[in-house]
Amino acid sequence: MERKDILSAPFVKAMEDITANMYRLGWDERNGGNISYLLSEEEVAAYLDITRVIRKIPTGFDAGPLTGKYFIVTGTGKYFKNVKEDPETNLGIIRIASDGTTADLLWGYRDGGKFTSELPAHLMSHIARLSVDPENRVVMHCHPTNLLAMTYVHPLDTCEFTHTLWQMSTECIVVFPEGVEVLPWMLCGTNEIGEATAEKMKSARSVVWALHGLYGAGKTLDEAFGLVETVEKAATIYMLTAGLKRVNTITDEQLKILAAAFKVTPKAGILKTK
Ligand code: 2HA
Ligand code: ZN
Repeated sequence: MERKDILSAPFVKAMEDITANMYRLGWDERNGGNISYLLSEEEVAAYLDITRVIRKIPTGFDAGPLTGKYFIVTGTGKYFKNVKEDPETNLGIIRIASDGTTADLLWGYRDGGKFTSELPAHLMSHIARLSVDPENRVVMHCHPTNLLAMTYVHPLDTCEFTHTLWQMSTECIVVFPEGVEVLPWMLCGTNEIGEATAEKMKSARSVVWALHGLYGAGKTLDEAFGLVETVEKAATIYMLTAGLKRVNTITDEQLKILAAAFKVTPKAGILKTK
């Protein structure tokens, strides 16, 4: 079978472009951030011999529900800044093996590396998102500057945090009507933070890791990116105004008018009923 060059694959190009954009926006300093993107077998097989496993890498937890699924994932310790110039070292394509606890490496991590240390949070989040949205394909983690700053000065209650973000820009309630979920500080890279993130991902596509960053999910890289961008924009407005006397705001009544006009259902319990 004639296979195309993997470096020309749209999903590799898209990963190169999105990581470059995220780096440019200051969301992914050094090795900060990671992305996992669910691919179909047909997509991968057009470029790679899927029977040729380069290495087997333990995942460190049971990803059983994702057995046989393919992902392109950023590498541990790798810099988003460098993905475009050397995708084969900074990215990898894996398939979750039948035991659920091993990943078959099919391409990438050329220097002997492996996937992000946050793989548990990613795969558990994929399982959670797929259970509520079968079309979800992307989980993205990054360190957006103003959102991170906001977690230092704003209460971490999910409802209060969501309400403030909704007030910070008219489009917020339309883009994330389900709100953002907020986790307290936890040790990253662990199964525990993965489980906590995935639990939150059942009800929202954005999960804030207080004093660390943000997880966003979506059907496409663009959708997840746009979500992160919108949350970060709102947090930026918050940080620009937090120390100032606020004389205007978007009211709950106006948020309800917006939700009705754009036919979205806002997360319950946030807007005042009167
Ligand atoms: O991979 O962002 O949370 C670097 C990180 C860890
Ligand atoms: Zn991080």
